[in-house]
Amino acid sequence: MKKTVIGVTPLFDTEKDSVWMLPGYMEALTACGALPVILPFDSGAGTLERTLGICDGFLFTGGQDVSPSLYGEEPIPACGEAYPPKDKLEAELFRLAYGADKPIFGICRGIQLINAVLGGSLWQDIPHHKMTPPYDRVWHRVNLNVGGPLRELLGVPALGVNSYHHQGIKTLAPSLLAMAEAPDGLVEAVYAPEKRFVWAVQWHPEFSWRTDGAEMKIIRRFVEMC
Ligand SMILES: [Mn+2]
Repeated sequence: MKKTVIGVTPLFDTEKDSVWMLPGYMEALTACGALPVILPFDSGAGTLERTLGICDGFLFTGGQDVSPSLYGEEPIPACGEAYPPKDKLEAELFRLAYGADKPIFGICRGIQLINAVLGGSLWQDIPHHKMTPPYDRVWHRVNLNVGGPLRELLGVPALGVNSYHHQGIKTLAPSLLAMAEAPDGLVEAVYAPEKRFVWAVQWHPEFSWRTDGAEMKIIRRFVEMC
């Protein structure tokens, strides 16, 4: 059987000057039968077009804060450091993949990046959403919106999720709909109703998929749609 190839956007450690990856992304995709491939930061001529041809779907990973310039703001002091090559790669790759209606899944920074590129904005610093390790624990509830595909997939009205983020969606992009919200009103999962599969979550299934069947279902649905 031909394996589904998932392009995974790279992480970068500026202190070690090193490309790196959280094993959870790779292991969860592998456990669902996919072949995850870590992408390069290069978004030069021809690279992304070829990448689009090779990959059946794309995972937009966590990482540094999205540069506020992507949503037309100046950084406030509490905003974390941006890594411009990741912003550039992910913004360009997302636009191409979204235009081609390729399946896309965003996690943490991924939901923020997708919302910003599609014209939404972000809170640059929010309290109460940054848990301490271990991260495979429930930190808060999210309510799953009636009629949303996440509620349809899981068949429950609410879900316990982990929470390791200090930014989040402020204004939702026009082409996205919320499908899960925290009790404080923060949008924690979105989808693009006009696309085959563009989903993103603010929590971290890469930490909880082994112990939480709902998180595994979400990743499996992404792979199935690729
Ligand atoms: Mn949260």
